[in-house]
Amino acid sequence: MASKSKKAQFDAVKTLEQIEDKFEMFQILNEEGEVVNEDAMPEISDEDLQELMRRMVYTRILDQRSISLNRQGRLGFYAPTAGQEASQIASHFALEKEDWILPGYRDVPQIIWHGLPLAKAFLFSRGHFQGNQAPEGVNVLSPQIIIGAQYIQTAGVALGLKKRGKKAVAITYTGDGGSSQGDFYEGINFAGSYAAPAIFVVQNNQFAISTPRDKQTAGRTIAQKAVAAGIPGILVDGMDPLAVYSATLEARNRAVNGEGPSLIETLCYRYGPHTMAGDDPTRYRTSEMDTDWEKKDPLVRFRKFLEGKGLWSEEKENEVIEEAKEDIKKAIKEADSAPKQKVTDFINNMYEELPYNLKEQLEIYKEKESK
Ligand SMILES: Cc1ncc(C[n+]2csc(CCOP(=O)(O)OP(=O)(O)O)c2C)c(N)n1
Ligand SMILES: [Mg+2]
Repeated sequence: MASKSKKAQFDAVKTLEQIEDKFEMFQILNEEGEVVNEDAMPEISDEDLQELMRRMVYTRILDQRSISLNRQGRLGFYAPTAGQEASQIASHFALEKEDWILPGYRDVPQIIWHGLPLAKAFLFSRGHFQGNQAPEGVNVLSPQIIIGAQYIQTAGVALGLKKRGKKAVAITYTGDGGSSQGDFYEGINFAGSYAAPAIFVVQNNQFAISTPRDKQTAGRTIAQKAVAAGIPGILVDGMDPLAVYSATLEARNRAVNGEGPSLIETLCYRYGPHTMAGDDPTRYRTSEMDTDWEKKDPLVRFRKFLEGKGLWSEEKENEVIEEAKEDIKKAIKEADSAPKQKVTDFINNMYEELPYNLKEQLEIYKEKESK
């Protein structure tokens, strides 16, 4: 028989509300390119501010060119990045060369800026095995297609860095959809338990293909999921390069000082379709939503900010655009000259030491390919 409970000693609903209220969006630059949070302004030189802008402009061009190359049948899998430049490039800008990146399929720009040659990024898009082989010293893994799977691997890589006494972090990215995967929770929880130097980024671009953000979780934010893992979490304006840079820099400093992992949710938007495989965003988004988010554009606000300081001009921007186009032309030619791949290339690329059944298959294919 149900009995009337005594007056609650602990108000669970209020506790939840109090926690959720704490997760306000962190912003430094508003949509007009004005500094609205002077205290949080990171220490960053004028040269670095220009370099950050250069990389974002370059990446926007790379995105536009990749979309046309895909339409011409010259690239394969491609997930557009426009709208996510602050989330991707400014978070990467806070890293050091010795840090490891475990990207998702949309995070190709970060691994390019970490040193993956453009031609290899194009080969990855074409499903060529050489696109999954980063040069020695470029600490990146291949973009993960399985949603969220790289979160657990990141906890492991970070723990490995810690055990080897490296002053480096492992950083990973997933989307709002990825934050619903079991791997997401396991990854942040494990890294928290072992104070592993990891940075977990969720680029909340409002949709997982066509599924809207409010279907992912009852939580008001994704950042607050850090609380359950006992790690710091922050909700950042993912269209504000300075806020993303500052939040990532702090997370990196904590991690290398032995203070464990962090979770960063960046609020952003992808302007384009989910991938070039044929989804139609007009079926699940309104044009008002598109224009509202375009007003927040990271390049527009950062350009205004830099122009105000006399650090950017149309001329500079055009130089970057030309440089990007030239690099892309060269890289696609280089990708075209890669050898036609064979089945043995796939088999040899999979394992450090082949299991017995693949050894057998390798011999069979070697034989076939020699004819
Ligand atoms: C485990 C798994 N389930 C489903 C898919 C199919 N899938 C590919 S992308 C995607 C949506 C992911 O959305 P989100 O995490 O928000 O990232 P975004 O694409 O928006 O960057 C899904 C469900 C997959 N690749 N892996
Ligand atoms: Mg998403």
